[in-house]
Amino acid sequence: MRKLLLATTAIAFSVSASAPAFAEFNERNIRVSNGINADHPVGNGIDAMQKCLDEKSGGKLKLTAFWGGALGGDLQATQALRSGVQEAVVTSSSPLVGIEPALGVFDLPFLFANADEAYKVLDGEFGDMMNQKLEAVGLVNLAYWENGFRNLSNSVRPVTKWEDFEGMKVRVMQNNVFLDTFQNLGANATPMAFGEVFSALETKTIDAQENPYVTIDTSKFFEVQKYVTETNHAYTPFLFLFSKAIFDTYTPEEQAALRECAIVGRDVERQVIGDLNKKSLEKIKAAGLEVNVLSPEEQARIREKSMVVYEKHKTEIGADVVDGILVQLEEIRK
Ligand code: TK8
Repeated sequence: MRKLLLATTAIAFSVSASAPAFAEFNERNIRVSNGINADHPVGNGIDAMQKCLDEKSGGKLKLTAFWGGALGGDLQATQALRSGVQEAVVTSSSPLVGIEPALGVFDLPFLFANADEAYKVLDGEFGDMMNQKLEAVGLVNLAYWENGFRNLSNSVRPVTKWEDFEGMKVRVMQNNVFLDTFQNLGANATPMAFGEVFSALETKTIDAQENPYVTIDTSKFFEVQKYVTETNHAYTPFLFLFSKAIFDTYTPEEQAALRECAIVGRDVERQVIGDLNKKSLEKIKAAGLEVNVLSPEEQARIREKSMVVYEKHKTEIGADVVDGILVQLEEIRK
């Protein structure tokens, strides 16, 4: 008995000793498309994700990030994932509502009150349920990264109340919830891909756009804008999407490493955004922009006025999805 045990141990030992290191991993070059620029905190997140992947895969899983829409806009890149010709994209959920209408739930105005409750919803059961919907349309969401709370910038006048939106040409993402939210405030909302925003602002084809401070900073919108209003009208997540067609060809170990490291990257990215937000705002002010913060009363007024958008888009998003998130938020706020 003892001899047999020794023999089996010896065999087991020799097998593991002679097996090549990281045998479950293949050399993979993973292209990650981004609309934002390399100095956005997504860059820090991708660095952290790569470090994690290096450790887990012995350097076999390699991310190559492309910035500033070099591989196409969010929607175009996402379609390339669905057809299995590109591996990954970090994109806002908002332009993808044509692919999965339920994603529109994240675009509802004033849905999340703060980042913590967004994390609870996204990183919990609700986020998982949305991920299943994405898998059904050929997209594996590795994790919810942060885009953040969105603020308005414009080149025409200070905006301190909803009446100031009147007639303002505001670029919105290719998304009907955003379109209606801004039309409803009296703005002349124009859907446009992110990659066209800078030059449209520069040539005054549009007056305004809305994005988190960090994006107004890293995409240099402050160079072509005069006013910023801290509206915090929506918290839109980034999705770290992988082509399901490609993901399905990876080994279980590769898949697990990608999922785990995307979470490591997410935590770093969120942390860096938290730190950079204030610095970005300082930079925007230093560039000479006038910054207005909505008074709590005015924010409440705009919020109140925007609630019609919930009813209007409920069926399109899915009543169960809208009610589901509202119930969860109620739980969290207890
Ligand atoms: C970057 C976009 C951007 C988004 C937008 O690709 O389009 O305004 O907020 O950050 O996803």
